[in-house]
Order: sequence, then C-alpha cells, then structure tokens
Amino acid sequence: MDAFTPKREDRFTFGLWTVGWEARDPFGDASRPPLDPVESVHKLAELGAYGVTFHDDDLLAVEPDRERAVENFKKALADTGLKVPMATTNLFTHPVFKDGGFTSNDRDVRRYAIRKVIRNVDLAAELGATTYVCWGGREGAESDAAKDVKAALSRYKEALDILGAYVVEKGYDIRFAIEPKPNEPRGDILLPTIGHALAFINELEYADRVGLNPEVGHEQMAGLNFVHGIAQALWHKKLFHIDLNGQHGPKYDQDLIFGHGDVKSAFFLVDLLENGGYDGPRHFDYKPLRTEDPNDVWVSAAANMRTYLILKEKSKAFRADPEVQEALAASRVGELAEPTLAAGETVADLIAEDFDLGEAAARGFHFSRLNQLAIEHLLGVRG
Ligand SMILES: [Mn+2]
Repeated sequence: MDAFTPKREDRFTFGLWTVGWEARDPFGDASRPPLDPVESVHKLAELGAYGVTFHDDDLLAVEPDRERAVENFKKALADTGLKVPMATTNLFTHPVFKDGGFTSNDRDVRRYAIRKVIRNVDLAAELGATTYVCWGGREGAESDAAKDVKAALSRYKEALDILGAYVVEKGYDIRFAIEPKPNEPRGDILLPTIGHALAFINELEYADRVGLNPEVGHEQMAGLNFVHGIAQALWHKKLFHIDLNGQHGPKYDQDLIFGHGDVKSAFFLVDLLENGGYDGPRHFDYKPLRTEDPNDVWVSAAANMRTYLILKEKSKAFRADPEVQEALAASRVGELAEPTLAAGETVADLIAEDFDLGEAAARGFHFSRLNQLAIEHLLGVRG
C-alpha cells in the first residue's frame, strides 16, 4: 500500500474484454486461456477497481448459456460490490457483421444489429449502467464504390434514433456514447474522429442523449492530439465516457497500458480530466500484451490504475509549483479566458483602437520554459 494504491472512490473501471483478451491477433492464435468473467470481477475488485463494463458476448466467455452467465455475473457483482457504469454491444466479431451492423448494405443485418443492441440495453439498464457505448468498428468500407456513405450515415442516424426512442419509452436512465476510430478492422471507419462524431450527433433526434466515448489510441492513430479532442468534447458537454490506454503514434491499434504510449500526452490528459470538469469513471480499454501469462494480466491491469494515480499526483505538484504559476502567467495562459471585447465595448471601439504592431509582434510567449517545467515534473526532478 502506498499513495498510488487505487481505491473505489478513484472510480477506475475495466472492460471484461481487456483482461479477458485471449491475445488472438491477425497473425497468431490465442496465447492465453479464456478467463471467467466471475474471476475478472473478483480480481479487479481485489486490485481496487470500482467497476466493470462489458459487451453482451463477453459474458459468454466460459458459460455459453446466456441466462446462467448473467446470473453468475450478477452474483460476482453482488459479492464484490463492483458497479457496471457502462455496457456495449459486440457488432463486429460474428461474420454476419462483416459489412457492419447499423450500416451494413444488407438490411436484414441492420435489423438484427438493432435487436442485438436492444437486448443488451435491457440488461445494461437492469445492472444500473447509465452509459451505453456504440463502437462501430465494422461500420465502414475498403472500397469507395462499395459504400454509399451518405446513405450509411442516414442508417446510422436511424439506428441511434430508434435506440434513443427505445430508452426514452422504457424510462431508462441511459445515454449513448459514440466511440470514434479512423480504421481497423475496416479500411476506413465511419465517424473516424471526435470531430466527425460531434458533428453527426447534432443531426440526431435524441442529440441530448448522445455523446462521446473517445479512446486515447484511436485519435492518436489518426495523428491527432487526444488532449485537444477531449477538451473540445468537454466544451460541447459531450464527454460522456472515456477509454484510457496507450499508443505510439499512427500505426495499428496498440491498446497499450495507460501511459505506456505517449506518456507526456497522458500527463496532460490526466491534468485535464482532473481539472476540466469530467466526473465519469476512468475506464481502461487496453489489451494485456500477447507475451504475457495469466498472472501478468493482473500486473498489467494494476499498472493502468497506478500510472493514472502517479500522473494525477504529478499534475497536482505541477499546478502547485510557484515557478510553474509564474511561467503560466508569463506565457499569458490565463489571459485567454478573458473575453476579447470588454463588457460594454463595441466593435466601433475595437476598430478605433490604437495598436503598436511592432511592439506586440516582438513579445515572446516563453512556452519552452513552461513545457520544460512540465517535463521536469513528469521526469520526477521537481515537486
Ligand atoms: Mn483501441
């Protein structure tokens, strides 16, 4: 036990599919045996997690009978006190979804996909989940001739409108969260980034019930700044949930332990989540490396939470450092929060203003010093 030992109130959650990943990849078979969700619930509770999340199919890892699998899962939750804040649907593993779920060209498949979601939404509501994630991993194409993207977006909207109406009619306290991803498993996936998804949500019937579940690695696969994406999602009040993990730039989806990819981005992300108004669970969507044995899986799960808590401590020390506060002021970071026009000022006042262009252009912003202070906190030589 030390300062970085997770507690329930830290609200760390894990997908059953993370620790339960058997490590099958496109080039190799499983390197670990299936894991009983009951065991995952107990182990994660021991490690200090707050909750678990699941796809409908995750519950069937070792017990093919759905009713019995759900009973076993409920008992494990009751025995440990773990919560289920979020659930989601697997619309990607079964070959029937090879051209997508909500946006498959095959109308029968689209109808089946919506039924499959609804069945698990009922279970999610029963277990107390308030967020329902929609990751459209197979909603996409490899050929621009093969997909009418405008029609696909209409069908995507139709599915979310149907699901929105369903939860309203049932009186469920559930909001939907779209998870953007640029590619993999499809060559190109619809709603590839946070920005695309935010624009799409505006067109939905139940737009107030639909937000985002952005994932670190997914934005970084597109070469985008995840911290900026999260800040914009917060600005739109659409950060309903988050998937924390690690990624090394634009390549295949690595799903590394949180902080084991771009650690500087992870530092600023934790700083933003802790100070930027996000109050949802800190959810890890990572994959234990394929090289790891069943015991290593739990070492890797604990590493996610420990890294988050270390970065949270680093962020606090960074904010409290008088030299950082001075550097922030010298860089005019706080000045950006000040409206560009003063109260009562008019555009005419603005137009009439005298301005020394040369003097303003010569002012430095001193960002290098500020960034170095962040790096030094992160590297542990300050605070
Ligand atoms: Mn991922």
